[in-house]
Amino acid sequence: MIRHGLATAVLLIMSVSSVFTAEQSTGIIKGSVTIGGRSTGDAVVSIEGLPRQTIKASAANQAKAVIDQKELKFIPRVIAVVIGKTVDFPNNDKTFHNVFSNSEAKKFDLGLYPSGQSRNVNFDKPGVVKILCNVHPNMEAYVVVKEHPFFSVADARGNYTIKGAPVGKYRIEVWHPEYGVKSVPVELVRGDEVLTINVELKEK
Ligand SMILES: [Cu+2]
Repeated sequence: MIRHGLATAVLLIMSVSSVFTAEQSTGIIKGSVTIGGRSTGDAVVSIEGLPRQTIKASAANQAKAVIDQKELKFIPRVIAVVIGKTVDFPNNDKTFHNVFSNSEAKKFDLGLYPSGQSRNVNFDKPGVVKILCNVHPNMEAYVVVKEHPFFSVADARGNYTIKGAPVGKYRIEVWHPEYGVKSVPVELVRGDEVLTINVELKEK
């Protein structure tokens, strides 16, 4: 009986401390991405190597994701989403488009559709999905699908911010469609910490 009571007490303390951790121990990781000293957008910066339970407990941001088709381009060219997210592909050009992908993480074909119409795709597997158009071979975009919301896409100046980064040791991974992947080991020691990690990608 005593033993059982003790175990319950220990469990209680553990669950209280994990609630405390979830609420308090997050910080911000931010910085810039450069290639040969020049800042670059289109880079997805994410936290990788997190414990399974941190990924499971993370709340996905359910804001709508859109890749527009305008002036024969996909805009933006690179987005990152949490697994399960639906992305809209509105056609805001005068011409027809046919959005499709042959990527392992999501094979799909939206067919031809005219100006003013929109179709969508649900991204249900992690990975990089390269988006193309059957009509216009120069059109290209990327949807990077992640299992958790700890990521940020660098803006045109190369700046990124990952809010709500968990305390712990893991790595920051930068993915760029032309310049590959680079990992940097980091440690966020305490909640409320703002860690600056600048990443230089190798020039080709
Ligand atoms: Cu097109």
